[in-house]
Amino acid sequence: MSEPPLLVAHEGPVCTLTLNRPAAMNAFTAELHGLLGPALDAAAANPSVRVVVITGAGRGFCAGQDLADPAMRGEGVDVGAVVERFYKPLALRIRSMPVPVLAAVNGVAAGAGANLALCCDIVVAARSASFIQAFSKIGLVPDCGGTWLLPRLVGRARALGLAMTGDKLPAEAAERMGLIWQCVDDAAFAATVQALAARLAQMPSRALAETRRLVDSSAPADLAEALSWEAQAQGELGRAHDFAEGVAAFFAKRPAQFKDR
Ligand code: T3D
Repeated sequence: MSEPPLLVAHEGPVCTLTLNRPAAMNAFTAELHGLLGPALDAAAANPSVRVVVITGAGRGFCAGQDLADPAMRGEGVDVGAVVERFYKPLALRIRSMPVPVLAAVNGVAAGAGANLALCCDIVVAARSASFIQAFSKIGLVPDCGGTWLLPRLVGRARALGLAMTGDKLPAEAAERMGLIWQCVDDAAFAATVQALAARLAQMPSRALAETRRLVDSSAPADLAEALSWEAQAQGELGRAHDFAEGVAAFFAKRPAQFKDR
């Protein structure tokens, strides 16, 4: 029997989703999309999941769209419809998860695979990994949120440089320019991801998800609007369990037990 294109593993509060088509650098087929979306929904609905890790099997993270998938190719294929049907919901799902989402970029991340990683809240990449906005090489524009994410992460000059050239950006350079959170030596990669996931799982998930929501909505807002949204979120979080627990734990000099989602 052939391997499933997505592996789902639960280890305590950490749910790890592994894109598992290593022979095609974990490129997206309709079948893989059909598994990843529901797996994210299931993780969101499962109160015991407090962090989601997305990674790839083999030497790549994800090569974006499977350019050979017969379900998405052929005469008259509507690329816009593929993006509407698969990549737009995927990006929105990741950005609305009730828990932090960590991209563990084990190898090359190209096209929508690169932007899948950049959609995540924290991106940790192995030093041997790289990021490629491959779209321009096949006559497309960055999708899966790329045109929105890139200028916000690295500014217009670098966004256009990366997107127009489609050049390979090594993980170390990606960290240096602020495209990702961290580049770590390959030997330390698995342990770093595991430790960060465990740490995030202990943190107040609801406050982290609200932080993401406010950071994302702050871009088109002016300072006064951002300050109002912060006040509104603090009002809601301040009435929730995790705030009371966090303050109680601080004064009791003990680790907090966060549980809000
Ligand atoms: O419908 C739509 O198209 C809309 C959606 C668009 C979103 C997108 O993601 S568009 C961008 C699509 N992705 C790409 O253009 C990337 C294509 N791949 C590459 O540029 C390179 O393969 C990599 C830089 C990712 C890796 O290079 P390298 O030299 O390390 O490996 P390789 O030999 O090129 O690839 C290994 C195998 O994976 C190879 O198969 P083989 O020859 O061993 O049988 C290669 O064909 C396969 N592979 C890599 N990427 C894809 C792929 N197969 C199908 N689709 C791919 N995207």
